[in-house]
Amino acid sequence: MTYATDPLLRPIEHKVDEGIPLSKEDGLALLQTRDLHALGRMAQRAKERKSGRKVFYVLNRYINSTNVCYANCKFCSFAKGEQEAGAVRMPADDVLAKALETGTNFNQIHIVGGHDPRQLSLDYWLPLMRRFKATLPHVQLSLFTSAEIDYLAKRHRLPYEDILRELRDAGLDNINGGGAEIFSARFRKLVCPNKVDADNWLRVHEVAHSIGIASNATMLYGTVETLEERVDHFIALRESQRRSPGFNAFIPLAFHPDGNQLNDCGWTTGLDDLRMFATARLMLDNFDHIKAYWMIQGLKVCQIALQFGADDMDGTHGSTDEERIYHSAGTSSGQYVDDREFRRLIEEAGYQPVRRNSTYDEFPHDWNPHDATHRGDRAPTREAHGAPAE
Ligand code: V47
Repeated sequence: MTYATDPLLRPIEHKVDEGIPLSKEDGLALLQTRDLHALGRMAQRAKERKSGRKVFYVLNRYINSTNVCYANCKFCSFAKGEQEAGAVRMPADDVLAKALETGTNFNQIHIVGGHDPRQLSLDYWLPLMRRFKATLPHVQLSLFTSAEIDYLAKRHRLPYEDILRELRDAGLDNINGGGAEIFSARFRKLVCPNKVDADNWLRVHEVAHSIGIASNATMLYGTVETLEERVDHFIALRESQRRSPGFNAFIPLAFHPDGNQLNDCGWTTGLDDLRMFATARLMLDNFDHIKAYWMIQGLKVCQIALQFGADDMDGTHGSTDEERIYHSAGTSSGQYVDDREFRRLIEEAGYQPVRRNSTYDEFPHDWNPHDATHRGDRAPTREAHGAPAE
């Protein structure tokens, strides 16, 4: 039975039910439909086939270790020159101290920064990563975007595989999904010509996956891209995941216009945000998770996104953390969400909240690294806290 009032959605419903990958035309229809209810129901069914009633969140710390960057991407309000007012470049001791400011009961540290000629080097990162792992053995390191990995590779004149092996051996668990922007060469030439190109962005992730590092993927939407370019981006990610699996989550990044060169593009709309969550869920049939990151679309839209295919709200951040990418570009979200609030929002949407780490190992919500039963450097296994084995 179909409830779709948009005739373009009916054949798509059939494909989704049969597990047939959606085409470029299907993606365009999803991104343009006004039949939000049918779209939402389709995406919700697809979500429930992947993760059932579960919706994930993570107790984490979020740090932007440097905002010094010379890439000059037009959408960015965060980057500063070394001598510019507001430039922040944290010494390694401060990064570790900041992570520890609100205790040790968290499962992930998420750090991204700029293309900083001083800080973005193996000499800075390898010792810091080893200190993190020695001090917080239960915490997964979700560090860098592949744009930063590409910068490191160029700087040290090493192939991606060598750089990634060094980072993995020092404790890198996951690469963040940023830097993808929009893959189209037209877009990149116009908006971010100094950043890693699409082929190399994908190659960094594929090599990382092949040596056991997990990663995420993103798309920056709401600037000068066409809808066709958005759909091509989804298809490129789906093909990359098929070639070298290892992406855990896709995160749609809604453009924030304050204080950057694309200010005229304005804010994305609620309709566009919801269509992006649902289209991501439906196009990326080989991705396990679609993340509605509360910091970006706001808690209210993200809660609704749980009924449009999203199954993750990301992290608490520590109460003293200072996310600066979105705060310098005008987000009205705060810096911190209590995990009880995540559980309340998820339960109200009809789902079961599940605490996770970067690689989606599951934890009881009151898990504590100092509990006798959970001491050690590994997450509890799924069976250890009563979940059925896969
Ligand atoms: O690459 C920068 C984006 C990314 C703006 O892996 C902007 O879980 C919107 O890596 N408006 C970096 N977006 C952030 C990042 C990230 C974010 C959320 C989740 C994950 C994850 C990773 O932020 C950049 C760029 O695409 N960005 N400026 C802006 N004005």
